[in-house]
This record gives sequence, structure tokens and C-alpha cells, in this order.
Amino acid sequence: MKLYSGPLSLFSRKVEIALGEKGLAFEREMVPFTQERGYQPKHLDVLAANPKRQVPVLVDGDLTLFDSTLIFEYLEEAYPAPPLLPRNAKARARCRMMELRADEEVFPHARAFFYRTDPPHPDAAQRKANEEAGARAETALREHFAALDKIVSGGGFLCGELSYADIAMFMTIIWTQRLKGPALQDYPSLAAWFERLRARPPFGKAAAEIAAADRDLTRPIGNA
Ligand SMILES: N[C@@H](CCC(=O)N[C@@H](CS)C(=O)NCC(=O)O)C(=O)O
Repeated sequence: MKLYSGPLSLFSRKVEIALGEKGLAFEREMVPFTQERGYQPKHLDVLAANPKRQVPVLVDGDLTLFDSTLIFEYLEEAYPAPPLLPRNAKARARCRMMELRADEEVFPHARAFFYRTDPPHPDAAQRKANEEAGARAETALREHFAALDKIVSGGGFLCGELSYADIAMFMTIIWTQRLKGPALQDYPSLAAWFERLRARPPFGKAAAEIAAADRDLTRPIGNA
């Protein structure tokens, strides 16, 4: 298998963790990424494979597949052991909604912090608007963290056993933390869940590589 990934691609790192948890070997190709130019120039293989021109792209034999959630669905069908979704249909559906919650409800608030690693906007009004949007995102994230803290208060995972929902939420929470969103320490069960995951080699490797990529590629926060 071959995975086109990116050093600071949250969605690609989701797939790396899932492949690792399933014990599947893969060759990884990192596409170009810089803070200044983002994903330009696009990797030619990614342009050919994905009309959305995005990573992750997974190649498994004669199958070329994009979108992290579709890749999860494929991995679960093609490589069912160990499972990363519950067995019961309703529990699986709930777990898929939890993955969607990470990607589409919680992560958009982390996006509101992207201005923190961008060069300061030349327009003062835009800088103020960015900071106001960041403050609203902080409030929303605190509510999400409190709700998630309750879900994992028993010491388990988001859907009972380890699942794709944990992978997606772990990545989203890394993004909130690297962009200096609300601290996890105020949510002890969620912080303990995060550390339980980080102790697993595929999660720990992704977290360490993202921290290294931040040191190499990201403009430090606070130097505005
Ligand atoms: N829904 C997609 C999102 C993929 C995505 O946003 N990829 C980003 C990197 S994390 C990308 O390639 N961005 C470059 C671009 O959009 O031009 C997924 O889950 O895979």
C-alpha cells in the first residue's frame, strides 16, 4: 500500500494511525508543504488521483482512494482485524457520527485559530475580526471538551473499544492544542483519554512527527 500524506495534514495523519493500528505496512510519500505556500505546488500523483487535489490518497493495488473517512470505510471492509468500529449496527452508526463530530463539528473551531500561525494580517480590522472569531471558537471548544470529558469519564474510549472516532478526535484535539486553544488539563478525563491514546505507538508516532513538523515548518505562536 502507498499513502500520500502531509507533515501537517490532520486528515492524512488519521489514516496513518488507522493503518498502524491495523498493523498494515505502507509506503508513505509526503507531499510538499510550507507555511507560506501551503500545498503548492501540488503533487502530480495527487492531482491525478483526487479531483479535490487533497491528501490523503491511498493506493492499494489497483484501487486509488481519497478522503480519510472513505479510506476508513475501505480499511474496515478489506482488513477487518483488528476492528476499529463496533459490531452492532446502531453502535457503528453512533461511532461514525462521533468521527463526523470530530471532523465537522469540533475541527472547524480549531480552524478559527489558523490566523495564529499565519503572518500577521496587514489590515487591523481583519486582525481584530480574527481574534474575535478565535475567542468564539475558544468558548465553543470548552463546551465540546466538557461534553467529551463526560463521555470518557469511565476511562474508556469514545465508542466503547478503540475506534476511528478516537483517531479522528485525537487528531482534532492535537490541532486545538498546537494552535493554543483551551488547555486539556481543565478536563481531566479527556486529558487522561488523550494520554492513553498517545501511549499507543501509532498515535505517539503521529503526535511526535507533528510536533517535529511544527518545529521545522510552523511560525511560532506569540511572535505576531
Ligand atoms: N475530507 C477530506 C479533507 C482532506 C483535506 O482537507 N486535506 C488537506 C490536508 S489536511 C489538503 O490536502 N489540503 C490542500 C488543499 O485543499 O488544497 C478528508 O477527510 O480526507
